[in-house]
Amino acid sequence: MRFEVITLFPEMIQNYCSFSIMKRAVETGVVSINTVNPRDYTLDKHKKVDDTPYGGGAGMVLMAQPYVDAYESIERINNSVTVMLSPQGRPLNDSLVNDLSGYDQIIMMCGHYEGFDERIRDIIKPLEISIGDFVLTGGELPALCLIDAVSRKLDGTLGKIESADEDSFSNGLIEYPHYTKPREYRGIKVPEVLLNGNHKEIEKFRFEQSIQRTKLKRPDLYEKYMKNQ
Ligand code: 4FM
Repeated sequence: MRFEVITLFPEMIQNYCSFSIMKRAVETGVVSINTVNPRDYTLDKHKKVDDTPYGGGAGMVLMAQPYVDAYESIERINNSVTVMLSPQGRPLNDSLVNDLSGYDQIIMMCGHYEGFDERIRDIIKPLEISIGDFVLTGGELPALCLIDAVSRKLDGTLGKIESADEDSFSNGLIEYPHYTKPREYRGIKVPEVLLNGNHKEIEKFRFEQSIQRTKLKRPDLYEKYMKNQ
């Protein structure tokens, strides 16, 4: 998977991707992460990427020319999709993450400040995606959420043991409780069933816990799950 990120702050992207599982995914070649900075495509000597909005109002708007030129500098391969991260987009969920993991290249458009000049959307026509109904100061964190969530679906990113098909959401339910050593902490014991080595019973316990917790914590997901049974 080739991730291409259009951003005014490339270090935010590269820094996150140089730790833990993302670092390993880059080093083993499962993913590559390239950034393009619209500031490198400005035509004026002050390298201006934003300006005041026509019609007035607060904040600065990203100028179309540096952004579109940055976009057009990216080498598109077959099976590529372009995504704009914005609160106006389609809500990101596990099913959309799975769909995106089927591409070979994802070009991501991060904004900052008050917004994009609308002509950036008119020209590039990206798939617009939101990570939730709240407003951030820029699209870099949402782009990283997408990179991270898609990367862990790709073969070779997670080890066999941490495999993504046992995740919350792969079956539409949230996860069962996890325990590690010691067997007792502050008087709270690990459930006996997890210690007896009976894998059939353990599987049954975990499944029941998943169902119970989903009903309690995410009644919306529980309803959906029951409908699909
Ligand atoms: C701010 C995006 C300025 C673009 C933002 C510009 C967001 C979200 C978000 C902030 N993105 N889901 N929620 N972006 O808040 O995706 Cl120009």
